[in-house]
Amino acid sequence: MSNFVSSDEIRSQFSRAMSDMYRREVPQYGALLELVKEINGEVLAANPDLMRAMTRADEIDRLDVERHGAIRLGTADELATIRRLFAVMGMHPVGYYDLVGAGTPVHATAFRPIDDASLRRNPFRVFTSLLRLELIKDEALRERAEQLLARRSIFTPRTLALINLCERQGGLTRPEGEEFVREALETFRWHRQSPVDYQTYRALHDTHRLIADVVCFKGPHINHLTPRTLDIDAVQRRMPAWGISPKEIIEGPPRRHCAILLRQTSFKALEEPVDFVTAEGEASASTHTARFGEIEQRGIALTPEGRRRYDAMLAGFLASGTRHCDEALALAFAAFPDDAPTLRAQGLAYFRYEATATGKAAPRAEVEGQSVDALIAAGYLSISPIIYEDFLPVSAAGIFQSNLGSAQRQSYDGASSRVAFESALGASVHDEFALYAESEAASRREALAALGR
Ligand code: OOG
Ligand code: NI
Repeated sequence: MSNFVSSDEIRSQFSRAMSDMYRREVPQYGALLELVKEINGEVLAANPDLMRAMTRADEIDRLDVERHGAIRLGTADELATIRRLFAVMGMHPVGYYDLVGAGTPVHATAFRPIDDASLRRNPFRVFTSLLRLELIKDEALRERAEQLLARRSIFTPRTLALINLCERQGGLTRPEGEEFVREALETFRWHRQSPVDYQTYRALHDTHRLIADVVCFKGPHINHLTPRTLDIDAVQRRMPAWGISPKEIIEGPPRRHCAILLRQTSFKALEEPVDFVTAEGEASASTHTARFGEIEQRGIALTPEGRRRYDAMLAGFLASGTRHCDEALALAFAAFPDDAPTLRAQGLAYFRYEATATGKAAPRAEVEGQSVDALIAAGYLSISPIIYEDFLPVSAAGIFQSNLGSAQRQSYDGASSRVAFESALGASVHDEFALYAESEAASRREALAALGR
Protein backbone atom coordinates (compact mmCIF):
# COMPACT_ATOMS: atom_id res chain seq x y z
CA MET A 1 0.00 0.00 0.00
CA SER A 2 1.35 3.42 -0.90
CA ASN A 3 0.75 6.31 1.42
CA PHE A 4 0.39 8.71 -1.49
CA VAL A 5 -2.71 10.79 -1.93
CA SER A 6 -4.37 10.19 -5.33
CA SER A 7 -3.81 12.68 -8.12
CA ASP A 8 -7.64 12.96 -8.34
CA GLU A 9 -7.72 14.22 -4.77
CA ILE A 10 -4.97 16.78 -5.46
CA ARG A 11 -6.86 17.98 -8.55
CA SER A 12 -10.09 18.36 -6.59
CA GLN A 13 -8.34 20.34 -3.87
CA PHE A 14 -6.60 22.47 -6.45
CA SER A 15 -9.75 23.21 -8.42
CA ARG A 16 -11.56 24.20 -5.22
CA ALA A 17 -8.66 26.41 -4.11
CA MET A 18 -8.53 28.02 -7.53
CA SER A 19 -12.25 28.73 -7.49
CA ASP A 20 -12.03 30.26 -3.99
CA MET A 21 -9.11 32.44 -5.02
CA TYR A 22 -10.84 33.60 -8.22
CA ARG A 23 -14.02 34.39 -6.32
CA ARG A 24 -12.02 36.66 -4.04
CA GLU A 25 -10.15 38.24 -6.94
CA VAL A 26 -13.16 38.62 -9.26
CA PRO A 27 -16.34 38.87 -7.13
CA GLN A 28 -18.54 38.82 -10.23
CA TYR A 29 -17.43 35.22 -10.81
CA GLY A 30 -18.95 34.38 -7.42
CA ALA A 31 -22.25 35.93 -8.52
CA LEU A 32 -22.11 33.88 -11.72
CA LEU A 33 -21.61 30.68 -9.69
CA GLU A 34 -24.68 31.48 -7.62
CA LEU A 35 -26.77 32.12 -10.72
CA VAL A 36 -25.60 28.87 -12.35
CA LYS A 37 -26.41 26.91 -9.22
CA GLU A 38 -29.88 28.41 -9.03
CA ILE A 39 -30.65 27.55 -12.65
CA ASN A 40 -29.14 24.04 -12.46
CA GLY A 41 -31.41 23.43 -9.46
CA GLU A 42 -34.46 24.65 -11.40
CA VAL A 43 -33.64 22.52 -14.44
CA LEU A 44 -33.17 19.36 -12.39
CA ALA A 45 -36.34 19.99 -10.39
CA ALA A 46 -38.32 20.39 -13.61
CA ASN A 47 -36.77 17.35 -15.34
CA PRO A 48 -36.85 14.20 -13.25
CA ASP A 49 -35.69 12.22 -16.30
CA LEU A 50 -32.58 14.35 -16.65
CA MET A 51 -31.96 14.03 -12.92
CA ARG A 52 -32.18 10.23 -13.21
CA ALA A 53 -29.99 10.08 -16.31
CA MET A 54 -27.33 12.31 -14.75
CA THR A 55 -27.41 10.36 -11.52
CA ARG A 56 -27.00 7.12 -13.45
CA ALA A 57 -24.09 8.54 -15.43
CA ASP A 58 -22.42 9.74 -12.20
CA GLU A 59 -22.68 13.32 -13.38
CA ILE A 60 -24.71 14.75 -10.54
CA ASP A 61 -21.88 14.61 -8.02
CA ARG A 62 -19.45 16.30 -10.35
CA LEU A 63 -21.87 19.01 -11.50
CA ASP A 64 -21.21 21.48 -8.70
CA VAL A 65 -17.43 21.09 -8.81
CA GLU A 66 -17.17 20.98 -12.55
CA ARG A 67 -15.34 23.81 -14.25
CA HIS A 68 -12.56 24.79 -16.59
CA GLY A 69 -10.10 27.66 -16.58
CA ALA A 70 -7.58 29.18 -18.97
CA ILE A 71 -4.04 30.51 -18.87
CA ARG A 72 -1.65 31.93 -21.45
CA LEU A 73 2.07 31.18 -21.34
CA GLY A 74 5.05 32.92 -22.90
CA THR A 75 7.81 30.36 -23.36
CA ALA A 76 8.47 26.73 -24.20
CA ASP A 77 10.05 26.22 -20.77
CA GLU A 78 6.93 27.51 -19.05
CA LEU A 79 4.79 25.13 -21.09
CA ALA A 80 7.02 22.13 -20.42
CA THR A 81 6.98 22.81 -16.68
CA ILE A 82 3.24 23.42 -16.55
CA ARG A 83 2.81 19.99 -18.17
CA ARG A 84 4.72 18.44 -15.29
CA LEU A 85 2.77 20.52 -12.77
CA PHE A 86 -0.59 19.40 -14.15
CA ALA A 87 0.60 15.78 -14.29
CA VAL A 88 0.88 15.85 -10.48
CA MET A 89 -2.90 16.45 -10.50
CA GLY A 90 -3.66 13.78 -13.09
CA MET A 91 -4.18 16.29 -15.91
CA HIS A 92 -2.68 15.52 -19.31
CA PRO A 93 -2.50 17.46 -22.57
CA VAL A 94 -5.38 16.57 -24.90
CA GLY A 95 -5.84 18.03 -28.38
CA TYR A 96 -4.07 20.74 -30.34
CA TYR A 97 -5.82 24.05 -31.00
CA ASP A 98 -4.43 26.46 -33.52
CA LEU A 99 -5.94 29.91 -33.07
CA VAL A 100 -3.65 31.78 -35.43
CA GLY A 101 -6.08 31.37 -38.32
CA ALA A 102 -8.66 33.11 -36.14
CA GLY A 103 -6.41 36.14 -35.66
CA THR A 104 -5.02 35.27 -32.24
CA PRO A 105 -1.26 34.60 -32.08
CA VAL A 106 -1.38 31.49 -29.88
CA HIS A 107 -1.71 27.74 -30.09
CA ALA A 108 -2.99 25.63 -27.25
CA THR A 109 -3.89 22.35 -25.62
CA ALA A 110 -6.25 21.38 -22.80
CA PHE A 111 -4.88 19.73 -19.68
CA ARG A 112 -7.49 17.37 -18.26
CA PRO A 113 -8.02 13.96 -16.71
CA ILE A 114 -8.20 11.25 -19.35
CA ASP A 115 -9.65 8.14 -17.76
CA ASP A 116 -13.32 7.63 -16.95
CA ALA A 117 -12.90 7.21 -13.20
CA SER A 118 -10.90 10.45 -12.92
CA LEU A 119 -13.32 12.35 -15.14
CA ARG A 120 -16.19 11.20 -12.94
CA ARG A 121 -14.37 12.33 -9.84
CA ASN A 122 -13.57 15.83 -11.09
CA PRO A 123 -13.16 16.78 -14.74
CA PHE A 124 -11.26 20.05 -14.09
CA ARG A 125 -9.60 21.25 -17.28
CA VAL A 126 -7.24 24.11 -18.07
CA PHE A 127 -7.11 25.53 -21.60
CA THR A 128 -3.44 26.45 -21.92
CA SER A 129 -2.18 28.69 -24.70
CA LEU A 130 1.36 29.40 -25.77
CA LEU A 131 2.09 32.79 -27.28
CA ARG A 132 3.72 32.62 -30.72
CA LEU A 133 6.15 35.49 -30.36
CA GLU A 134 7.72 34.66 -33.70
CA LEU A 135 4.58 36.18 -35.26
CA ILE A 136 5.41 39.68 -33.95
CA LYS A 137 6.79 41.43 -36.99
CA ASP A 138 8.48 44.35 -35.20
CA GLU A 139 11.88 42.85 -34.42
CA ALA A 140 12.85 45.25 -31.63
CA LEU A 141 9.54 44.71 -29.89
CA ARG A 142 9.82 40.95 -30.24
CA GLU A 143 13.27 41.02 -28.68
CA ARG A 144 12.00 43.18 -25.84
CA ALA A 145 9.20 40.69 -25.21
CA GLU A 146 11.66 37.80 -25.24
CA GLN A 147 13.90 39.58 -22.71
CA LEU A 148 10.99 40.24 -20.39
CA LEU A 149 9.87 36.61 -20.54
CA ALA A 150 13.40 35.33 -20.01
CA ARG A 151 13.58 37.40 -16.83
CA ARG A 152 10.50 35.99 -15.14
CA SER A 153 10.05 32.75 -13.32
CA ILE A 154 6.43 31.77 -12.88
CA PHE A 155 6.82 28.87 -10.44
CA THR A 156 7.82 29.11 -6.79
CA PRO A 157 11.00 27.17 -5.96
CA ARG A 158 8.95 24.95 -3.66
CA THR A 159 6.50 24.08 -6.48
CA LEU A 160 9.43 22.97 -8.62
CA ALA A 161 10.85 20.92 -5.75
CA LEU A 162 7.50 19.21 -5.15
CA ILE A 163 7.08 18.40 -8.86
CA ASN A 164 10.52 16.79 -8.81
CA LEU A 165 9.70 14.91 -5.63
CA CYS A 166 6.44 13.63 -7.09
CA GLU A 167 8.19 12.42 -10.24
CA ARG A 168 10.95 10.77 -8.21
CA GLN A 169 8.84 8.97 -5.63
CA GLY A 170 5.78 8.35 -7.84
CA GLY A 171 3.32 10.48 -5.86
CA LEU A 172 2.91 12.90 -2.97
CA THR A 173 1.88 12.22 0.60
CA ARG A 174 -1.20 14.05 1.88
CA PRO A 175 0.75 16.89 3.55
CA GLU A 176 2.98 17.21 0.47
CA GLY A 177 -0.13 17.30 -1.72
CA GLU A 178 -1.66 20.07 0.38
CA GLU A 179 1.54 22.06 0.25
CA PHE A 180 1.70 21.51 -3.50
CA VAL A 181 -1.80 22.97 -3.93
CA ARG A 182 -0.89 26.09 -1.92
CA GLU A 183 2.36 26.60 -3.80
CA ALA A 184 1.03 25.83 -7.28
CA LEU A 185 -1.79 28.34 -6.75
CA GLU A 186 0.82 31.13 -6.66
CA THR A 187 1.50 30.64 -10.36
CA PHE A 188 -2.14 31.46 -11.23
CA ARG A 189 -2.57 34.48 -8.96
CA TRP A 190 -3.31 37.99 -10.20
CA HIS A 191 -0.48 40.52 -9.80
CA ARG A 192 -1.63 44.08 -9.56
CA GLN A 193 1.92 45.25 -10.05
CA SER A 194 3.56 44.87 -13.43
CA PRO A 195 7.38 44.85 -13.55
CA VAL A 196 7.29 46.53 -16.96
CA ASP A 197 7.30 50.24 -17.77
CA TYR A 198 4.09 51.67 -19.10
CA GLN A 199 5.54 52.62 -22.52
CA THR A 200 6.56 49.02 -23.19
CA TYR A 201 3.17 47.78 -21.99
CA ARG A 202 1.46 50.21 -24.39
CA ALA A 203 3.65 49.21 -27.33
CA LEU A 204 3.01 45.50 -26.76
CA HIS A 205 -0.66 46.12 -26.10
CA ASP A 206 -1.02 48.01 -29.38
CA THR A 207 0.60 45.11 -31.22
CA HIS A 208 -1.92 42.73 -29.62
CA ARG A 209 -3.47 43.02 -26.19
CA LEU A 210 -2.83 39.34 -25.66
CA ILE A 211 0.91 39.85 -25.98
CA ALA A 212 0.87 42.49 -23.24
CA ASP A 213 -1.31 40.22 -21.11
CA VAL A 214 1.31 37.48 -21.22
CA VAL A 215 4.56 39.42 -21.33
CA CYS A 216 3.93 42.27 -18.88
CA PHE A 217 2.93 40.25 -15.83
CA LYS A 218 4.83 38.19 -13.30
CA GLY A 219 2.76 35.11 -13.96
CA PRO A 220 0.04 33.55 -16.11
CA HIS A 221 -2.92 34.73 -14.03
CA ILE A 222 -5.96 32.52 -14.50
CA ASN A 223 -8.02 34.60 -16.91
CA HIS A 224 -11.40 32.94 -16.35
CA LEU A 225 -13.14 30.04 -14.68
CA THR A 226 -16.17 28.36 -16.14
CA PRO A 227 -18.86 26.39 -14.33
CA ARG A 228 -21.12 23.97 -16.21
CA THR A 229 -24.75 25.00 -16.59
CA LEU A 230 -27.65 22.78 -17.59
CA ASP A 231 -29.38 25.70 -19.36
CA ILE A 232 -27.03 28.21 -20.88
CA ASP A 233 -29.84 30.18 -22.54
CA ALA A 234 -31.50 30.75 -19.17
CA VAL A 235 -28.24 31.91 -17.58
CA GLN A 236 -27.50 34.20 -20.52
CA ARG A 237 -30.98 35.72 -20.22
CA ARG A 238 -30.84 36.16 -16.48
CA MET A 239 -27.30 37.58 -16.26
CA PRO A 240 -28.28 41.26 -16.61
CA ALA A 241 -30.76 41.00 -13.71
CA TRP A 242 -27.81 39.83 -11.62
CA GLY A 243 -25.73 42.83 -12.66
CA ILE A 244 -23.60 40.75 -15.02
CA SER A 245 -23.21 41.82 -18.63
CA PRO A 246 -22.91 38.89 -21.05
CA LYS A 247 -21.15 38.81 -24.41
CA GLU A 248 -23.61 39.15 -27.28
CA ILE A 249 -23.79 35.58 -28.53
CA ILE A 250 -23.46 32.04 -27.26
CA GLU A 251 -20.62 30.24 -29.06
CA GLY A 252 -21.00 26.78 -30.53
CA PRO A 253 -23.97 24.74 -31.73
CA PRO A 254 -27.56 25.90 -31.28
CA ARG A 255 -29.83 24.76 -28.49
CA ARG A 256 -30.95 21.23 -29.28
CA HIS A 257 -33.02 18.46 -27.85
CA CYS A 258 -29.96 16.21 -27.77
CA ALA A 259 -27.17 18.63 -26.79
CA ILE A 260 -23.94 18.21 -28.74
CA LEU A 261 -20.38 19.30 -27.96
CA LEU A 262 -20.12 22.57 -26.12
CA ARG A 263 -21.94 25.90 -25.94
CA GLN A 264 -20.23 28.81 -24.18
CA THR A 265 -20.76 32.41 -23.24
CA SER A 266 -18.99 34.79 -20.89
CA PHE A 267 -19.26 38.10 -19.15
CA LYS A 268 -17.02 40.79 -20.52
CA ALA A 269 -13.52 41.17 -19.14
CA LEU A 270 -13.18 43.72 -16.37
CA GLU A 271 -10.93 46.77 -16.47
CA GLU A 272 -8.61 46.42 -13.49
CA PRO A 273 -6.07 48.82 -11.97
CA VAL A 274 -2.41 47.98 -12.57
CA ASP A 275 0.73 49.72 -11.30
CA PHE A 276 3.55 49.61 -13.79
CA VAL A 277 6.75 49.72 -11.75
CA THR A 278 10.19 49.30 -13.32
CA ALA A 279 13.28 47.89 -11.63
CA GLU A 280 14.47 51.50 -11.34
CA GLY A 281 11.36 52.33 -9.32
CA GLU A 282 9.70 54.41 -11.99
CA ALA A 283 5.94 53.96 -11.54
CA SER A 284 2.72 54.77 -13.36
CA ALA A 285 -0.82 53.68 -12.70
CA SER A 286 -3.16 52.46 -15.41
CA THR A 287 -5.52 49.58 -16.15
CA HIS A 288 -5.54 46.22 -17.88
CA THR A 289 -8.49 44.24 -19.19
CA ALA A 290 -8.11 40.49 -19.23
CA ARG A 291 -10.13 38.62 -16.67
CA PHE A 292 -13.69 37.43 -17.07
CA GLY A 293 -16.13 34.68 -16.17
CA GLU A 294 -17.59 32.11 -18.51
CA ILE A 295 -20.28 29.44 -18.49
CA GLU A 296 -20.58 26.33 -20.56
CA GLN A 297 -23.18 23.72 -21.38
CA ARG A 298 -21.77 20.38 -22.43
CA GLY A 299 -23.39 17.79 -24.63
CA ILE A 300 -22.48 14.55 -26.34
CA ALA A 301 -19.01 14.00 -27.83
CA LEU A 302 -19.07 13.63 -31.62
CA THR A 303 -17.10 11.09 -33.66
CA PRO A 304 -14.74 12.36 -36.39
CA GLU A 305 -17.64 12.05 -38.87
CA GLY A 306 -20.03 13.92 -36.55
CA ARG A 307 -17.44 16.58 -36.01
CA ARG A 308 -16.77 16.93 -39.71
CA ARG A 309 -20.47 17.60 -40.25
CA TYR A 310 -20.61 20.03 -37.34
CA ASP A 311 -17.58 21.95 -38.63
CA ALA A 312 -19.01 22.08 -42.16
CA MET A 313 -22.40 23.35 -40.97
CA LEU A 314 -20.81 25.98 -38.74
CA ALA A 315 -18.45 27.11 -41.50
CA GLY A 316 -21.43 27.36 -43.87
CA PHE A 317 -23.34 29.46 -41.38
CA LEU A 318 -20.41 31.79 -40.70
CA ALA A 319 -19.63 32.16 -44.41
CA SER A 320 -23.25 33.00 -45.20
CA GLY A 321 -22.92 36.21 -43.22
CA THR A 322 -26.35 35.58 -41.69
CA ARG A 323 -26.94 37.68 -38.62
CA HIS A 324 -26.20 35.52 -35.60
CA CYS A 325 -29.50 34.76 -33.89
CA ASP A 326 -30.89 31.61 -32.30
CA GLU A 327 -33.33 30.89 -35.12
CA ALA A 328 -30.77 31.27 -37.92
CA LEU A 329 -28.26 29.07 -36.13
CA ALA A 330 -30.89 26.40 -35.45
CA LEU A 331 -31.80 26.46 -39.13
CA ALA A 332 -28.16 26.03 -40.18
CA PHE A 333 -27.99 22.84 -38.09
CA ALA A 334 -31.44 21.52 -38.99
CA ALA A 335 -29.99 18.61 -40.99
CA PHE A 336 -27.94 17.38 -38.03
CA PRO A 337 -29.81 14.46 -36.39
CA ASP A 338 -31.22 15.40 -33.01
CA ASP A 339 -32.09 12.12 -31.30
CA ALA A 340 -29.84 9.53 -29.69
CA PRO A 341 -30.83 6.50 -31.81
CA THR A 342 -30.11 8.32 -35.09
CA LEU A 343 -26.86 9.82 -33.82
CA ARG A 344 -25.80 6.31 -32.87
CA ALA A 345 -27.06 4.61 -36.02
CA GLN A 346 -25.20 7.10 -38.20
CA GLY A 347 -22.03 6.85 -36.14
CA LEU A 348 -22.03 10.57 -35.33
CA ALA A 349 -21.62 10.48 -31.54
CA TYR A 350 -20.14 8.42 -28.73
CA PHE A 351 -22.31 6.51 -26.26
CA ARG A 352 -21.80 4.70 -23.00
CA TYR A 353 -23.45 1.25 -22.83
CA GLU A 354 -24.92 -0.31 -19.75
CA ALA A 355 -26.64 -3.63 -19.02
CA THR A 356 -30.14 -2.97 -17.66
CA ALA A 357 -31.67 -4.89 -14.75
CA THR A 358 -33.97 -6.67 -17.25
CA GLY A 359 -30.95 -7.55 -19.34
CA LYS A 360 -29.08 -8.99 -16.41
CA ALA A 361 -32.12 -11.06 -15.43
CA ALA A 362 -32.74 -12.31 -18.99
CA PRO A 363 -31.99 -15.95 -19.79
CA ARG A 364 -28.62 -16.50 -21.49
CA ALA A 365 -30.31 -17.94 -24.59
CA GLU A 366 -32.07 -14.63 -25.28
CA VAL A 367 -28.86 -12.70 -25.15
CA GLU A 368 -26.54 -15.02 -27.02
CA GLY A 369 -25.93 -14.24 -30.66
CA GLN A 370 -27.94 -11.01 -30.53
CA SER A 371 -26.57 -7.86 -32.10
CA VAL A 372 -26.00 -4.80 -29.94
CA ASP A 373 -28.88 -3.09 -31.78
CA ALA A 374 -31.19 -5.99 -30.94
CA LEU A 375 -30.11 -5.93 -27.30
CA ILE A 376 -30.89 -2.22 -27.12
CA ALA A 377 -34.26 -2.75 -28.81
CA ALA A 378 -35.04 -5.52 -26.31
CA GLY A 379 -34.26 -3.17 -23.44
CA TYR A 380 -31.32 -5.32 -22.30
CA LEU A 381 -28.77 -2.61 -22.98
CA SER A 382 -29.24 1.11 -22.41
CA ILE A 383 -27.19 3.91 -23.92
CA SER A 384 -26.33 7.34 -22.55
CA PRO A 385 -24.26 10.14 -24.07
CA ILE A 386 -20.53 10.38 -23.44
CA ILE A 387 -20.00 14.01 -22.50
CA TYR A 388 -17.63 16.14 -24.57
CA GLU A 389 -14.71 17.08 -22.29
CA ASP A 390 -12.75 19.25 -24.71
CA PHE A 391 -12.93 22.63 -26.45
CA LEU A 392 -13.80 24.02 -29.87
CA PRO A 393 -11.30 26.18 -31.74
CA VAL A 394 -13.87 28.48 -33.38
CA SER A 395 -15.62 29.02 -30.04
CA ALA A 396 -12.33 29.54 -28.23
CA ALA A 397 -11.38 32.17 -30.78
CA GLY A 398 -14.76 33.83 -30.19
CA ILE A 399 -14.14 33.86 -26.44
CA PHE A 400 -10.67 35.33 -26.96
CA GLN A 401 -12.00 37.98 -29.35
CA SER A 402 -14.88 39.12 -27.20
CA ASN A 403 -12.45 39.79 -24.40
CA LEU A 404 -9.78 41.43 -26.50
CA GLY A 405 -11.96 43.81 -28.46
CA SER A 406 -12.79 42.99 -32.06
CA ALA A 407 -10.36 45.60 -33.38
CA GLN A 408 -7.63 43.24 -32.27
CA ARG A 409 -8.41 40.56 -34.81
CA GLN A 410 -5.37 40.37 -37.05
CA SER A 411 -4.08 38.19 -39.77
CA TYR A 412 -0.85 36.28 -39.30
CA ASP A 413 0.91 34.22 -41.89
CA GLY A 414 2.18 31.53 -39.52
CA ALA A 415 1.39 27.99 -40.58
CA SER A 416 -0.20 25.67 -38.04
CA SER A 417 2.59 24.32 -35.94
CA ARG A 418 1.61 21.31 -33.93
CA VAL A 419 5.12 19.89 -34.18
CA ALA A 420 6.61 23.05 -32.66
CA PHE A 421 3.96 23.05 -29.94
CA GLU A 422 4.63 19.45 -28.97
CA SER A 423 8.35 20.04 -28.98
CA ALA A 424 7.85 23.00 -26.59
CA LEU A 425 5.55 20.85 -24.48
CA GLY A 426 8.08 18.04 -24.37
CA ALA A 427 5.37 15.47 -25.14
CA SER A 428 2.74 14.75 -27.72
CA VAL A 429 -0.87 15.62 -27.02
CA HIS A 430 -3.49 12.88 -26.64
CA ASP A 431 -5.99 12.43 -29.45
CA GLU A 432 -9.42 13.27 -28.00
CA PHE A 433 -11.28 11.03 -30.46
CA ALA A 434 -9.18 8.03 -29.46
CA LEU A 435 -10.03 8.67 -25.80
CA TYR A 436 -13.80 8.79 -26.46
CA ALA A 437 -13.65 5.72 -28.69
CA GLU A 438 -11.79 3.75 -26.01
CA SER A 439 -14.23 4.81 -23.36
CA GLU A 440 -17.18 3.75 -25.53
CA ALA A 441 -15.58 0.41 -26.39
CA ALA A 442 -14.76 -0.33 -22.75
CA SER A 443 -18.34 0.40 -21.66
CA ARG A 444 -19.69 -1.88 -24.40
CA ARG A 445 -17.34 -4.70 -23.39
CA GLU A 446 -18.37 -4.38 -19.75
CA ALA A 447 -22.07 -4.14 -20.54
CA LEU A 448 -21.96 -7.27 -22.70
CA ALA A 449 -19.98 -9.09 -20.04
CA ALA A 450 -22.65 -8.13 -17.50
CA LEU A 451 -25.23 -9.79 -19.80
CA GLY A 452 -23.09 -12.92 -19.74
CA ARG A 453 -21.63 -12.40 -23.20
C1 OOG B 1 -8.83 30.97 -23.61
C2 OOG B 1 -10.08 31.01 -24.43
C3 OOG B 1 -10.55 29.59 -24.74
C4 OOG B 1 -12.64 28.34 -24.06
O1 OOG B 1 -13.45 28.07 -23.16
O2 OOG B 1 -12.85 28.07 -25.25
C5 OOG B 1 -11.40 29.02 -23.67
C6 OOG B 1 -8.30 32.32 -23.23
O3 OOG B 1 -8.99 33.33 -23.38
O4 OOG B 1 -7.15 32.33 -22.76
O5 OOG B 1 -11.18 29.09 -22.50
NI1 NI C 1 -13.02 29.02 -21.39
